[in-house]
Amino acid sequence: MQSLGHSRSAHRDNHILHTPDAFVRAPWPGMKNATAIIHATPTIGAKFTQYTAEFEAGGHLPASHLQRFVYVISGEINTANATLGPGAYAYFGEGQSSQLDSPSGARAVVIEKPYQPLSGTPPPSHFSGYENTITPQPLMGDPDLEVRSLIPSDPSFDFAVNTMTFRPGATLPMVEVHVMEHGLIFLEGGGIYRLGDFWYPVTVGDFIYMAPYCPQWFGALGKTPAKYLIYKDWNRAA
Ligand code: UGY
Ligand code: MN
Repeated sequence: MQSLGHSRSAHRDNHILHTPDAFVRAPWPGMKNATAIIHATPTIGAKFTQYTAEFEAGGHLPASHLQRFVYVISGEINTANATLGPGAYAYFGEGQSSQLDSPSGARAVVIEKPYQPLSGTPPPSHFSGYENTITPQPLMGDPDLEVRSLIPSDPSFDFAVNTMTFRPGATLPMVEVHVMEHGLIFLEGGGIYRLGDFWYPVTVGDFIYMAPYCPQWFGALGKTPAKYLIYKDWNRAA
């Protein structure tokens, strides 16, 4: 249907809402039989890059010189060490073989970031895993809001990636205002996201960038859980 110039997407001082109706696909350097929806890069002030990679059969994404984290939404992806299906993820440090290949097509979230060393701590090594093997933790004691940490709790990592699952009606317990920035993609359900002084209806496939100190709150609406994958810088002072 004709949108008559309307979109839920928004670009404001301290946040971006990027909705599927506004996605523009572009090749990421070196991609073959694949394309990227680039959601956040340093061009918007982010200290990381996040994109959705869409692989056709035989799709290829070359290795990155940066740290790379990949989370598979659908299909299968081969890394140098493992085959990742839906809900699987992998981390690659700088200089590690982070190329991704998909024999029969896939869709995945990709996050890349220059590594910020921590004096006296060696950089982290490659790992992969399945989200459904992670024990969920209730956020601030709320059993209706489950957090799964996909990156180990280890100071060598300079970022965190979590999934957060809200039962219908569950909300963040407070309006958060913090120094960390976020890249967030909705995997299931939806609700209302407060960003700065705006309240947005959000749903599956939407991406949100939150700059440091962007006031943020979410409430899940509907009869099914809402779930998102969220990146934040972590374990570093600046
Ligand atoms: O980890 C977080 O900061 C998370 N609770 N933020 C959010 O969901 N917007
Ligand atoms: Mn937050």
